Amino acid sequence: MSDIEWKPIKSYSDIRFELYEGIAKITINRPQVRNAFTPVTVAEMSEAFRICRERSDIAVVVLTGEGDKAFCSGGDMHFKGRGGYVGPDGVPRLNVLDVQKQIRCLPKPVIAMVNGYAIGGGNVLATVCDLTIASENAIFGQTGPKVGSFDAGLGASYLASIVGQKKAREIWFLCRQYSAAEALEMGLVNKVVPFKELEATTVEWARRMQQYSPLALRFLKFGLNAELDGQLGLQQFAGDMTMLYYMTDEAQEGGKAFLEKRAPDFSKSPRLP
Ligand code: S0N
Repeated sequence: MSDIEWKPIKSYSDIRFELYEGIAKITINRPQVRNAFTPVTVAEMSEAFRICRERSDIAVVVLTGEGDKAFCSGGDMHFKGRGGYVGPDGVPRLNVLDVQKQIRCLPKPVIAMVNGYAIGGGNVLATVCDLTIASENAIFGQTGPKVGSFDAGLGASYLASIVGQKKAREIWFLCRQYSAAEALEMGLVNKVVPFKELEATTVEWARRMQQYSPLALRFLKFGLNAELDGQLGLQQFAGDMTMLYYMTDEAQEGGKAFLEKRAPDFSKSPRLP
């Protein structure tokens, strides 16, 4: 897709996890089923996102699918059991919900690089990413009511906050497919480019954000989330404020005074208007 030389971070069975100059790329690598996910695929994605969170040399994360046919076609129907998708341990799970939350809470921008079909749970994954860049051949849609599933969580409510209530109901109730141009029109994607330019454009967007203040990007992401996420959004936002507070002399003085068994001296703390 481009001549960027991605270097493996860790090897997995169902995904590729690679790095290029501070940009991590997670590729669902099951093209034979249009990059549908199983509990194993999702567990691997979850670990990769956890690593992206922990490693300070990773600034931006890109999520994509292998090949030129699909980003992700949702849950793999071959693994659909009663109560969820069944992995090697025989336990039914809907563990993609955890990955949706990880993407939303990751204190770094996540770009969906949509290289083909983004259908069902795959469409939800693209929706929850911060930014979406699609190739001209990308197709978006939901199939839930047709195939016996649904995502009434972020897959519906967050979708509605992006495309509006009427459009979200149309997407879910009618199970139609939408072209990249239609997705751009409804605000579901940020940019549409020819397939051969997809990766280079995505990396260009990532590199631009890499140059900017990580804390500013982080606070903007969590501020935008907080409006929709209620107390959990507030928890995330407030947690970041605590992190920032711990970087001040004022917060350091409190802890230091306790350990030195003296009264804290906050007299030098600014009381700005
Ligand atoms: C993606 C589509 C439109 C592509 O069509 P195309 O290009 O004509 O290819 P096909 O010939 O249809 O497919 C090629 C091969 O790939 C297999 N395949 C495709 N998608 C899947 C899939 N999802 N599961 C298993 N196999 C798949 C085809 O069978 C074919 O194989 P061969 O060559 O052997 O015949 C088209 O393929 C399509 O419509 N796919 C199905 C899309 C779909 O309905 N996905 C499931 C939607 N549901 C979910 O994602 C579940 C979400 C969910 O359960 C959930 C809800 C709430 C909270 C959590 C969860 C959770 O998932 O955990």
